[in-house]
Amino acid sequence: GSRSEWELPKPSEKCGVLNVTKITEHGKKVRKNWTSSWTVLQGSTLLFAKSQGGGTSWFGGSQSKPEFTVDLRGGSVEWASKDKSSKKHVIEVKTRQGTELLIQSENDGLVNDWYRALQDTISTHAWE
Ligand code: I3S
Repeated sequence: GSRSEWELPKPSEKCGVLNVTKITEHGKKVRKNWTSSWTVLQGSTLLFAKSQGGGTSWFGGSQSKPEFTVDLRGGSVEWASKDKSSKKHVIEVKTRQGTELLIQSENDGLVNDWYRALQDTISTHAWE
């Protein structure tokens, strides 16, 4: 069913605009392509949708399908090493399916929050 107006998001849900690129897909290196993505953490799933302007157009709009999703169960999250990217505040996400992503923002506080949220998610769902 659809969510009523008075319902608050579950604490396990987090969203925001981040710069994202895949670096590996199914264990194979792919070319970086940094894009600004509307990012949603929902349970153990991380969803990305193209961010348009304000970034919130994803909800309720015609573009309700995420561009891609990753399952964080059994994955790992760490701060990306310098050789992975010249950007600041970069998180490296690895999934059990062999996908590696970099997520980044110039806002270090925001990135720190995401880092914590992703780590919490992975440890919460570790035994599923
Ligand atoms: O790891 P790389 O190859 O230095 O990544 C850079 C490239 O993807 C570059 O695009 P080209 O493929 O057109 O060279 C991007 O513009 C850069 O942002 C990438 O490096 P950073 O350090 O920003 O992740």
